[in-house]
Amino acid sequence: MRNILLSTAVLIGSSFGAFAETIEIEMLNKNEAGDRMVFSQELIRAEVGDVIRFVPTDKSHNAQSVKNALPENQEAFKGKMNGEVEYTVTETGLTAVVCLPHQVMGMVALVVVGDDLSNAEQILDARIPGKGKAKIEALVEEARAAAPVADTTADQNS
Ligand SMILES: [Cu+2]
Repeated sequence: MRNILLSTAVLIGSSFGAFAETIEIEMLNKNEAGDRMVFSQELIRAEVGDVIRFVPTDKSHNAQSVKNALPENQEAFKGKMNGEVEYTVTETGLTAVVCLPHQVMGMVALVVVGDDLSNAEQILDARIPGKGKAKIEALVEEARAAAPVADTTADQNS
């Protein structure tokens, strides 16, 4: 009996593990390149079902989504200061992530799910102050440049 239970548990565990990934992003005062107040990864690629875990490696940071800068039907998230927070990805598209006290200094990240760039204009229109805005623009640009298929929305408003 014990063996049956054990193997069932292993099966369930591995079937989830095969599809969903946990992606860990650190909140840092300084990265290896010497950049200050940054997420350890700024262009974060994920798939539906993945969990992105923001870890407070250094103090005085948080991670949260931005109003109107995430896919439709995707639940927003807001981590506490110095708190770990998980963002469970349920929709494809782009999500802007900021550290509230340091977004003005450029502490932002862009989550790209399923290579879906269809909400790029909303991301670019979102309210992000200071250097955060410029970095989000650069990250959207980077995501567009790496997109496997041409993003037809890219040139519509230029
Ligand atoms: Cu910060």
